[in-house]
Amino acid sequence: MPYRGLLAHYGPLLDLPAHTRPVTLLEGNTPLIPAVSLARQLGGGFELYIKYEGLNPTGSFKDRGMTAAISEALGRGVTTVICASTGNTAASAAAYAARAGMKSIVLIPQGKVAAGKLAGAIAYGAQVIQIDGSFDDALTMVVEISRKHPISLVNSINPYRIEGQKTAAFEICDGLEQAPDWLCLPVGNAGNITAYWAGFKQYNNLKWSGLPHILGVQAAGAAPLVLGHPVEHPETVATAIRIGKPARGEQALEAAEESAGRIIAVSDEEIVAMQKLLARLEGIWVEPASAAGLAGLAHEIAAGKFDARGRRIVAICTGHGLKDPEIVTQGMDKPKIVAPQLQALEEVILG
Ligand code: AN7
Repeated sequence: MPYRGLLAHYGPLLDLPAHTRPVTLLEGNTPLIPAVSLARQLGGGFELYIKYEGLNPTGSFKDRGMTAAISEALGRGVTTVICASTGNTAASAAAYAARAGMKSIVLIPQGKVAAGKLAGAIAYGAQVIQIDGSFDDALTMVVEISRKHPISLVNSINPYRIEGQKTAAFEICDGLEQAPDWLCLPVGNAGNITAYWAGFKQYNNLKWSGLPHILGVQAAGAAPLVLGHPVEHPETVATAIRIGKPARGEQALEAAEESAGRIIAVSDEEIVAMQKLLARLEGIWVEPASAAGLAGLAHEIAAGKFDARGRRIVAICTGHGLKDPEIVTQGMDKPKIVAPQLQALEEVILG
């Protein structure tokens, strides 16, 4: 049977109302790519897989949650949706709303959204509004306005977003024919870690047995769950997770505790170094936030706090590198310009 998207594939396992009317871009079904060279570089002796969520239709994992949230909203007769976003939710909401024939409004923190995400939201026809404040300010505003007006909220506070995002855990278990030992992923507003943990718990004993330990990773400048208090002015190169008051923070901490895992922070330098390593060793280019899970794994292994030997580890790479090209091109040496003559080319290549 041809693939017909997440609701068609995993619908019976998702808690969605009967009125739900599927809106799909055939999201999900993303590859689980063995990363042999990277595992060796990190010390070896374990199996490492990358769940490459950047290959979803709008370039991030948000599409899993958005197919569910927009499908539910459409069935309820909703005509306008709204979200606050560091960029990926905005692009995803805009695309699925377009497909459903709805209007979308997205609030983004001024000047802190990567080019590929902003361009996406505009291309899909969203009304884009910049807030002279943080993501957290924008989230507070969309919650308030959606209570007051007939505009539906599609941030991960919306329970159907979590239902949709559980499917990534199902796919991983189906791909490995068991749960992995560890799951490493970035944590921002904490919807995704909540969804994975719910998904793994639901699938345990239903189809395959076992539960992973969860390693959630925040950026050091935006690490409220590590610090134990909100961060008023979060700052990180990984703008996707530049979030100081995660909406599902409590659930993220529960997921870490129940799974006998943990939530840690890594520096921007570690994040950018891992982004580069992954691209150069494995040919997988992800946006900075998406490298945070792996950066956290590397951090723990290097600190001797993690016994990886014999383990099967899955790292979630949440968004595509094309979302944020400037991280790579800014400050780089411009590629050399060569005259259109063979000799000039030979000089450059052969020295
Ligand atoms: C690439 O788009 O919050 O912990 O508004 O874009 O579920 O928030 C994005 C989050 C990780 C963190 N990786 O996931 C938004 C937004 C990427 C992301 C996260 C985000 P959550």
